[in-house]
Amino acid sequence: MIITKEQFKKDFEKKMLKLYAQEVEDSTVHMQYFTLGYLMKEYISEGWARTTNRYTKYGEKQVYYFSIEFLLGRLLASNLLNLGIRNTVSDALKDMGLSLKEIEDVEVDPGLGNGGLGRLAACFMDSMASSGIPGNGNGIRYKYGLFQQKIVDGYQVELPENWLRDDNVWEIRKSDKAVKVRFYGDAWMKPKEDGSLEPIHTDFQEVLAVPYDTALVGYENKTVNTLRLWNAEVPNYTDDIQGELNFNKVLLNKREIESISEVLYPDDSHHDGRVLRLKQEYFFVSAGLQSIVAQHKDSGHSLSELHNYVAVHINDTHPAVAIPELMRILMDEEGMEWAEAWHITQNTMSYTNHTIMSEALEKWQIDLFKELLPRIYLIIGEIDRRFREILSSKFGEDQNQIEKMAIISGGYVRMAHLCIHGSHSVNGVAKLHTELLKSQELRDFYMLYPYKFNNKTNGITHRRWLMLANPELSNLLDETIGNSWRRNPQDLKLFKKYKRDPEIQKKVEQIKKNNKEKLAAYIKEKNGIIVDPNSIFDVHVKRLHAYKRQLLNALHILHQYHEILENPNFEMLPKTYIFAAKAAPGYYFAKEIIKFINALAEQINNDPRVKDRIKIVFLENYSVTLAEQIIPASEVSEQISTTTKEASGTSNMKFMMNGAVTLATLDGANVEILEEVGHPNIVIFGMTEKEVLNYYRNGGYNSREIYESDARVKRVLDSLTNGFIKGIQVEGQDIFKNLIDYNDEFFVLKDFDSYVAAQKKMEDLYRDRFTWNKMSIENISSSGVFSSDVTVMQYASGIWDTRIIER
Ligand code: F58
Repeated sequence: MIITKEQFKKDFEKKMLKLYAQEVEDSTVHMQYFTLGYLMKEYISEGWARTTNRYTKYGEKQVYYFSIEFLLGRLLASNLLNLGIRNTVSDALKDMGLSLKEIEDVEVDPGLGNGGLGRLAACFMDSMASSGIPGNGNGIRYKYGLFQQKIVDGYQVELPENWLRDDNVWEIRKSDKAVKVRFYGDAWMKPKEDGSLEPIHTDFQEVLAVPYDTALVGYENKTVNTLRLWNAEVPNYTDDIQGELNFNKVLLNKREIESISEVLYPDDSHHDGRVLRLKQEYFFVSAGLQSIVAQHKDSGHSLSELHNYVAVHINDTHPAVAIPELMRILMDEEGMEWAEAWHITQNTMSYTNHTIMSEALEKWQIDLFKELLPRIYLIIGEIDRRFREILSSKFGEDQNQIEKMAIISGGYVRMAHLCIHGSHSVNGVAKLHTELLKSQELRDFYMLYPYKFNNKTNGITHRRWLMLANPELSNLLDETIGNSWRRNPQDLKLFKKYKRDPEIQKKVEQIKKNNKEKLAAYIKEKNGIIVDPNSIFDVHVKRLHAYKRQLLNALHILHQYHEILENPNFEMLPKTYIFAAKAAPGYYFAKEIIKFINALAEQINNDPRVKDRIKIVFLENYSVTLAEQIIPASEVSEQISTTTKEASGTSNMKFMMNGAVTLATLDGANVEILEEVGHPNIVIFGMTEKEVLNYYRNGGYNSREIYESDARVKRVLDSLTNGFIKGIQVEGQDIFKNLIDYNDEFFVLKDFDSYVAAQKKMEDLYRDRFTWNKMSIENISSSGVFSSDVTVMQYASGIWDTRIIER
């Protein structure tokens, strides 16, 4: 949009007056934020309505991305950027004596996601709008987002995240678009006179799903898409149940219903089998599909053509009930026959798998499922019956094989099996991950449906993770290669030609230094720790999980500490190790690792013998906003998961885009990062995929042998239990037990030796400033392929079959 400074000032003053009956000069920064936010919403709304109308008028095929999480991050800055008015607004505010930065800092970061999966959904939303793909998000408007983390005495403490405490300026409640979702009751098939069967569902509980819409503004392209999040509410009581009402019942009912959209499950890579979770899943899926079908019918198209106008994407298995729910709507409400409904459903649905870890794969106990969703269970039963017929025709009497692949088996409903059978496309999120799905976890399904399987490597939006997070680097890019990369991130490769240019190298180094100084100031303010901006910033930020191996990093630091104590003149470049990570509240071992890292920090940071060669910082409450501060200041990007375990990873991409050098195992998208930057520009270590699979298949790993034969490992592990590290009596024992008595499930000790060598190599590379800056530039200029703009275009053409409206 185009607006002059003067016009903006007038609008802003007028809005302030309207909202608060106050002049700008008397306003608080809070008022300024809400004034600006509401004004932005007004600016956006015209384009929003126009986009929605355009999609309907031209009968565009629309994508609906169904996801139980959307981890958006703050929206003010990104909306200003995408509208193309951020500089004008910033200048105008400055003229009025106000600071845009301070105003932006008032916004709460809506934490409606756990980690990578939720953040990916948000990057996709930004990229779809910016690439002109008619895309919508569909999810839950949780009242409480992911818990706030405090570190007290080194331990994680969780506090509720009441992000809706103040007004949310970005959402619009659409009461007129509310729908009802049915739970519980009895469902059966009643024979009709003509011999056919009629589905009956009685005595159900009804929940009102009220949508809240948020605009998703495309980057300078007049496209504004919609994110629809559903809120669970009590329906208005009608006459027919009036007689039953009594105060307690109403209150109980209200509590139960509202709890559906009350809180985000704080779990990463683990399936929680509780009924409330299944309620959440069916709630947003049913509401979303009802509104899609209603809209489709409104626009006058025949339902038999639904799949030509609508693509529903199932983000991991949490929205898997979309498959039977669409069948229900088409058959029970629209009178369609099974065969046609199934054809439409399969052609509408596509599914992404985000994990290879079996404990994360969703399966529901039949009894629980049947009780909560009786009609949906009947439909899944029929899907399963027909699927078993297909399997029988293929495998004959091999009952084992049929049970292995069935949707309902062993007392459970298996959601991944339902997704694969009920979709036309199944994709993994990085090349290695997709290959592992095909050859290991989902091998049988790949044999059955090879044409459904494909890879779509994840991506990140360069608008948030480079343009907004690293303005200085963005300016340097504009000065050197022009600004085409802002629209076409693949043009970042033009920057490569400066990799040996001493002047540009110096500028890249200086920008990194400036970002490090800012982060150092934040660390001082939050943790009271003074870190040296000239030290190497080595960063490990992501969810805390054993497979992500923060423990390997911490054990290496402990090893370095021992080296220093043993040899007071031990030579090393000063290093600042930065961690940030939330652990799932019930994940005991992950929390013990947090305590261990904090204890290590406390001891090493305060040991004068270390002479500031090592500093450790654990920043609490990792979030999108914090990541935006940390990543541009990072130099070493720790991506050290056990090979085969990290489906893709996305922070690895954000780091490289900001010039950090990756220290990695050949896992997830690290493999593709290596392909892009080449061996000289990344440091790889650790077990190969083959070695890991071989151990899993044939056994033979013995962590105790390593403990007994490698003196460094012994010294490090013994110091966990012998009181050398203070304050971890329990945690130290448990970590020791996990690594030695329980044989180190994630091969921490197996990779220890090569990790030590890789760390050393990193340090040597860093010493040579020319080499390091060259590596940094190579990483920045190779990062364009990891823009989610590229990824969503691949989804659009390869899976959703949607037209690109405008670029
Ligand atoms: C992540 N999964 C993968 N799950 O671990 C990561 O490798 C990948 O890059 C990312 O997805 C995007 O594809 C992940 O974040 C969750 O957080 C689930 C949330 C709901 C409960 C189960 C885990």
